[in-house]
Amino acid sequence: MIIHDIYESPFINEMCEVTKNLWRNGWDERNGGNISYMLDTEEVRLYLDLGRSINEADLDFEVKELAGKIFLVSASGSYFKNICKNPAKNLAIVKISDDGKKYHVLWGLEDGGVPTSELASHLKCHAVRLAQDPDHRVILHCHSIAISAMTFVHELDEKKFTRSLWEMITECLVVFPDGVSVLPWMVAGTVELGLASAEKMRDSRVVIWPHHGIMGAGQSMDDAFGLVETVEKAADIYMRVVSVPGGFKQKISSEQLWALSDQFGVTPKAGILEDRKN
Ligand code: 2HA
Ligand code: ZN
Repeated sequence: MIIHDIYESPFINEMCEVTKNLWRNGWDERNGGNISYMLDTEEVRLYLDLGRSINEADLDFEVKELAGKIFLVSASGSYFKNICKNPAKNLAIVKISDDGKKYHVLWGLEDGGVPTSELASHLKCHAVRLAQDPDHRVILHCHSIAISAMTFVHELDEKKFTRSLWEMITECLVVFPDGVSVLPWMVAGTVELGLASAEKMRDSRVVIWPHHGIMGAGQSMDDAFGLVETVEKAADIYMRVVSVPGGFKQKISSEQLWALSDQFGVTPKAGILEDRKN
């Protein structure tokens, strides 16, 4: 029994808020960026008739692990600036079929649109993150500025990239002890990019797409947004420092990062810091 107006739901409201913030930060120009949020079936049932499929489409890949799961996703071509103004046009609630080969549209896409062009990346990443963490919920992709800039001036070696980011803000190591992954440049919107991103998400919640943007995972909207925000800010500081004549005069050392990991009880991803002296 539907008992509430979907526009009153926490998930639509959270989606509106986060997409507005992503746009306001300059990370989702025009139709850039996409986001997906795994919803709780019992919660969705309060707002929608789960047996009513408006439409269905084949996935060009299979996600058996996500069979029956429900996602709120941004629509292909939607402008994050405008999602709030018309959620029913710019968002979709989709349910993955029992065989994991297609999706049913339960709500949204009112102007006949389709889910995000990065659906393959999102669903594949969800499947991998859920296997690592049952509380995982959100995958978010945006064109954050400093991270993209950094991929033009920094080596694309993910260990070196992680180390450089950890060195920029004392708390980076605490927020992403699993570091960042970096893919080679790849064509956007492809299953190949989805599979490569998901593979990287096995051991890190951040995947950087050089000269394009970033993909982040989280247990909630705040968690995923906060992660991307932290990585982006570290990259911003990196870019500011390298832009100053003379560049770096000092950095946070390996020993200091080890001390930080002790204090906060996190384990830095192996192979990035130098071995401890004692
Ligand atoms: O246009 O960001 O990567 C949406 C995108 C594709
Ligand atoms: Zn993109």
